Amino acid sequence: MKNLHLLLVLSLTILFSCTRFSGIEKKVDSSLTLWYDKPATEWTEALPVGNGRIGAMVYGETESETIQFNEETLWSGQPHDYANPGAHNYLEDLRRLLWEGKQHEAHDLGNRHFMSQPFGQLSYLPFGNILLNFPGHNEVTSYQRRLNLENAVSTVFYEVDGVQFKREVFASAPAQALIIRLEASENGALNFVAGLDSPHSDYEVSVDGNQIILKGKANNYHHERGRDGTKYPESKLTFEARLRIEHDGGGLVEYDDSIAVLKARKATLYLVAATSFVNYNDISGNPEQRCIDYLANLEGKPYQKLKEDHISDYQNLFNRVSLDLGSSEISKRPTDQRLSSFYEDEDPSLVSLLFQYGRYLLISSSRPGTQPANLQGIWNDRLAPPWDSKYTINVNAEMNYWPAEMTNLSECAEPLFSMVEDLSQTGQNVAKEHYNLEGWVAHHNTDLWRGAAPINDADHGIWPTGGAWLSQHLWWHYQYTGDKGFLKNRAYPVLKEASRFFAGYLVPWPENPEWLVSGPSNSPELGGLVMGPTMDHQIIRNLFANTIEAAEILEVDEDFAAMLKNKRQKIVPNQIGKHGQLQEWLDDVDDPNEKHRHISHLWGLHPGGEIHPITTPELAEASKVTLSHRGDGGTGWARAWKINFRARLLEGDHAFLMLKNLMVPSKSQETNYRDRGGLYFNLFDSHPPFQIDGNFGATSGIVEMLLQSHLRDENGDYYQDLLPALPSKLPNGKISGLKGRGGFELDMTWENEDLVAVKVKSLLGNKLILRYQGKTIARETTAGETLLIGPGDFS
Ligand code: FUC
Repeated sequence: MKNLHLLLVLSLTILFSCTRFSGIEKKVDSSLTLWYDKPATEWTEALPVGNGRIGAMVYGETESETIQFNEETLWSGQPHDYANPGAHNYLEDLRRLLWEGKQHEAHDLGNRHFMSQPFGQLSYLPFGNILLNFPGHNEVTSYQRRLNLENAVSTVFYEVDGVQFKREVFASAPAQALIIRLEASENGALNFVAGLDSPHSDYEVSVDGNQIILKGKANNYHHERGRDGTKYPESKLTFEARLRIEHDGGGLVEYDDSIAVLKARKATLYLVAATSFVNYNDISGNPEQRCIDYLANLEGKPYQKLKEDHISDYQNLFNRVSLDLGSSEISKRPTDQRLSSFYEDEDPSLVSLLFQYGRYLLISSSRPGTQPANLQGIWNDRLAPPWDSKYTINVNAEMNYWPAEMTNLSECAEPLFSMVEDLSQTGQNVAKEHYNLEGWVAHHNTDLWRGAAPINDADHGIWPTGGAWLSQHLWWHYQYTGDKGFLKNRAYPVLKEASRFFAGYLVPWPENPEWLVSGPSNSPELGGLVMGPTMDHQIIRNLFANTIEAAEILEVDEDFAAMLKNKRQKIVPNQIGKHGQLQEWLDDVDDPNEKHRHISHLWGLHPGGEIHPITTPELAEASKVTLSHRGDGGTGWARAWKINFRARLLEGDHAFLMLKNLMVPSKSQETNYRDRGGLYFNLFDSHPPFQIDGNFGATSGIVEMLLQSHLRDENGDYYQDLLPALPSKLPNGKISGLKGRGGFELDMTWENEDLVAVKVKSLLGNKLILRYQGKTIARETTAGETLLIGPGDFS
């Protein structure tokens, strides 16, 4: 590549006939754009694009650009059943030891006999890099790079010696490709070398005509053996990417394993990528054929058409919700500067940008038919990523999907539903081998192979409510859409079999045998192995309630539902402890100085909904005490969860404080469990390191300030609570297209912290109950009807 570079520099000295190019606009509308006046210097400054399956990070370097890319099914390992045969023989001993107060012995026994085989799961992997070399572009002027959330296109502009250069990058879902357009303002001024490489050890690159072809085999997991000495399954997935290059003017030269384009005006690069993954049980796919088919599908489609198709596909989702919180001069500055000053200036337009960024990231990482967004969405550049970039289901994966239904992106939750259905299969064997029970169970993590057994260490891995928590999302989908077919065919089978497991799993509390408890388990990830953590009980109560209601709606399984009802009322209730706090465990042992990031026992407040100031004021007060103990810091996702908690407690200003505490610049790449959470300059959430959950938790937290629809009246109709936790720092605003449970779409305007108008579209014809500042208005509706309501209509 180096010799060719020289050749290009020389050829640049040739004079061109120049026509001024006028297509480059420099003004930036910052309300829906992230933009910067310099290239990214690290990965967490690069800008993400994605089509649900392929993700890419655009650095925007001028001379030597890297576009790092991923394909969501490239993981280490192969189909694997992680269950530990016969683990259930130790279950009763674990319980006995815990009841006897021998936590240490139980922990030891758990690690020896109750864990997944191997002890851990496998890892999401990076795929490759597109390398673009633009000789002579080291000294540039008028530099700007951006990501426009309105059309999901990332753009780079700059000038070299009076010639303007523009790059556009987008990941198209309809085209299943990453598309890059390079353009110069003068004929013959575009010269570059394009190549592909990969961080994997086993890969090769070749050139065939105008295509660069990368073929490889996934690296093995970065550890050879689990803690139990068992070998991790070898990696079996193969992969292929093809970069096809088309140019307008000039010529194309093949050079070793790269392609040079000389003296062109424009060029378009199409990247397609695939692996041999078919599903968690089948890796017989042919990545070469898939790439050939993807490219064939692009044949004959001009760039403008592909771009229009991409934009209309994206906008079909994105445009459903708009949010305007006002803007000011501050909003016009580059995004990194806006983030740096946000703690002082509290610019509301950065809040709306972050809100929409969460929606953008969900649309870009999770589409029907794809894998769900993992700990990093689909963006990962490391062979040994933090926590394997898999799915941690004791909060993180669920947080990713909190905004889906409420921000009118139901379709984007589809991959999560499919994953839960897979887990309801793999989790059956875990239920059988680890608990000798029917139904299905999943613990605190899963991966591409749908591992469901306890991993890492007994003290936090033995936590059986991961699948039950995930099941909540299928129920939500029904609550928002009223889709009975979905309820019958997809949600109910999952809920029913998860409930069947817990009906067998709950055991009497020896001290008070009329009560049932969960265990062995833990309160994620604090305090070690115990019997009866509060969070489990809240989750199981919720699961049973949803299953019972689904059975009633579907008019099935009356006896089963009656059995669940009976068990449900025997589950240990929430308890208030000696500090006035909500108890995290059966015993009143909470430490008021504990600052742990997980506040698991507030699950009942959010996302559970069994605690709320209106319905359970004492428990809500106890939740406030707990939150005040835990403080306002933490990892990125912990801060994001606290926005949601505070909004559910109707504490708008405190919710805003938590949002501010999340919107602080974080540069750290080092894992920190205690503090330093924030945002990177590309507005990715920082745990640290990068973890995408906080982005999604922020978006849902902002919605919880503006609309809550989880409370119900005595007939089961949903309250639409309007502006329930509006922060005084967001006094004026306008939102449209939010979804409320029961099938409503809401637009609201507020001024000086007061509701001015609300427009509601009834999608299903359910009864509408709006509540604002303690006053309600109820209307029967018909499907499709739109209602306009002013503040004076409330009584
Ligand atoms: C859980 C959390 C960590 C991190 C990891 C992916 O272990 O406790 O903070 O988010 O998941």
